[in-house]
Amino acid sequence: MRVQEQARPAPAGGPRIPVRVFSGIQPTGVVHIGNYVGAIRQWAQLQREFESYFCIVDLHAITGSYDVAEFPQRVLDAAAANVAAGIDPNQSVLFVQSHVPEHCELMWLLNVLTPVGQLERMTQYKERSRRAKTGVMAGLLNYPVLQAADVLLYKAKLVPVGEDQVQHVELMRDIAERFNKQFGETFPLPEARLTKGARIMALNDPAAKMSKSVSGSYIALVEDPESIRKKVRAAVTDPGPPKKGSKLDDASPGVANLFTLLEVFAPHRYAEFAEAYHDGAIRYSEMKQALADAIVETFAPVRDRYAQLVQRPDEIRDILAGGARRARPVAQTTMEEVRKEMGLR
Ligand code: AQP
Repeated sequence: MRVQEQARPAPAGGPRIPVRVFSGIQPTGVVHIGNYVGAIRQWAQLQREFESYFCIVDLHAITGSYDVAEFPQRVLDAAAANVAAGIDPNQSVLFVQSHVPEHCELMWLLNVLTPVGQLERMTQYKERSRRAKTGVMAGLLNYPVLQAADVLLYKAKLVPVGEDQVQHVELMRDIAERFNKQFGETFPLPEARLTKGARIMALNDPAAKMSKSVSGSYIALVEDPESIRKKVRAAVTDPGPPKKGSKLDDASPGVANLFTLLEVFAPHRYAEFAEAYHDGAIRYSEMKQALADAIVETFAPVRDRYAQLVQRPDEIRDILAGGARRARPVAQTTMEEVRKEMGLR
């Protein structure tokens, strides 16, 4: 798997299509700091350099159980959280997946190029199908094909995601490669773009990923300061400091997770606590205090912006409608090309 770390925009006189970025977030719950560290933070940087498409992937979200009445609000909340956290709807194309029906059409066409065996080997599919209480639906299996369609529809090259999604990006490369070979050069091969802290673990259970759908596992982007402090204080660490000379590489998952978060949110305090760990003199309570202060400070403006935005749902709807209007012509152009190549016209 090729992981892109430092892509540059296409040089002048280079390829006709600009380097595009695509990524998505599911409206499955409250957007959390894991989503921010693994995805949104990077999206906000990339949008300044590249033509960027960020999508509220509602069609993915409905592969899990969800509350129909609540769902439209979840979509708006996810969009508001993204805008509050730095996605500029004037710079990026921020839209809802189901508002651009070409996603589903391309998914169907890509389905015919995707071996079932490869889908069955996807880690996320295996985990989610194991947890499925009422049978495994085809949507769960085909989830990564829809993801491939999301990205390929915009001929995106860069896919900024958390580590959990790398396998899916690898699959979309395979699908794109197969399409290009069979029907002619059409899609650039997408590359996952990871940042440090691409996998934030749950504070209360560092063996599991911080997840929207697991209550208690996450700190919301817009969580109130007291609750953030409480959750960080309660984060799982070790009963006491390690032996002198211990290496951070060997730290327990809970301690390693706190160091990852410290490096992201309070990089200026990292060396000091890393040294204390090495010397066997670390006080986790002090480290947690420093981390909680930094998280509270980082998200204070996000929380304020979010509070203002959710007061104006029509504004969020307008942003999303505008995003779909910009995304659709790009999607339609790709579909015309794909239909022709596949002999469907
Ligand atoms: N814990 C995490 N650490 C780092 N990055 C993460 N992402 C998710 N969790 C973490 C990244 O956030 C982006 C959007 O995720 P998603 O909404 O598409 O779905 P997900 O990965 O399944 O996220 P959740 O929060 O765990 O949701 P549920 O509980 O619904 O499954 C992705 O780029 C993802 O890598």
